Amino acid sequence: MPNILNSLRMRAECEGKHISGAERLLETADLGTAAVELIERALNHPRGAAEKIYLQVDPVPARQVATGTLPDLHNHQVGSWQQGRKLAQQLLEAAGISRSAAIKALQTLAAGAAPGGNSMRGAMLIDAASGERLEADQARGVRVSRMDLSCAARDRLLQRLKEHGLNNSHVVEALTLAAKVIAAPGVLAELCWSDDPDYLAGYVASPQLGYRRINHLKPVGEERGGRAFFIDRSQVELGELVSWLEQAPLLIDQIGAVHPPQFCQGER
Ligand code: PML
Ligand code: MG
Repeated sequence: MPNILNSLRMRAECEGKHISGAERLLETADLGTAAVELIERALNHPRGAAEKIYLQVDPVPARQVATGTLPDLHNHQVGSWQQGRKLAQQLLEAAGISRSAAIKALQTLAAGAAPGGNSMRGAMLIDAASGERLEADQARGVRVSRMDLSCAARDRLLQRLKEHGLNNSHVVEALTLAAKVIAAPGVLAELCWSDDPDYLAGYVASPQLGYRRINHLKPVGEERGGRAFFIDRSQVELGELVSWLEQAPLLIDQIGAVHPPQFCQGER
């Protein structure tokens, strides 16, 4: 690894609405190509063409970068978004989240977690027992930053995902982000579904369950989506957790298994 890596962050908006965001952790030689890719993504996004694009590059000393592992991907196939949300609730409960907190988080994401019923730019923080929302700013939320795959891990992951028809940027980036979130002290689980109107998948991730991908978590055309991180407050101080999620650099150099589809039985 060179002495310095670069945290590259992109955020795009149109008329104040969040369109797209992305995070990379890269060698200087790869910055230009990655920045162009992110600008193109923002300009051709299914949530609308970006009007303002913010790119930020910060140097990160390599000695501060921890290494990590991706969780195993389990591929749950459901017949409807209603069945998907029921499964998400069950998985959250299996991860140690109270039923009421799980239901409340699902309802809040579905209604648009930011003020005015929009999607947030970052994630909600939720008390895993009471369901109380803990993030300081309900429009911004917590933005997980400074994480990426090493080049070798990315190549291996793409190859493995391709065997299952899952080699798209949503899966790669969501797995990378979830790896950092579930490695955080005091985080019991994450719930996510996409805010892109044409992408219906999402997941529940936890240290014990791994990355539980669910193919269908919302109706077609729905733009309300996002992320919730469930916290055990007895294990961590909130300020420390937020600063770890936003600032601690993590380069993932080990990938996990990708399991074949598992079909969900029962009511659609
Ligand atoms: C997003 O990219 O908007 C979030 C996608 C979450 C699901 C990714 C997957 O298909 O596993
Ligand atoms: Mg999106």
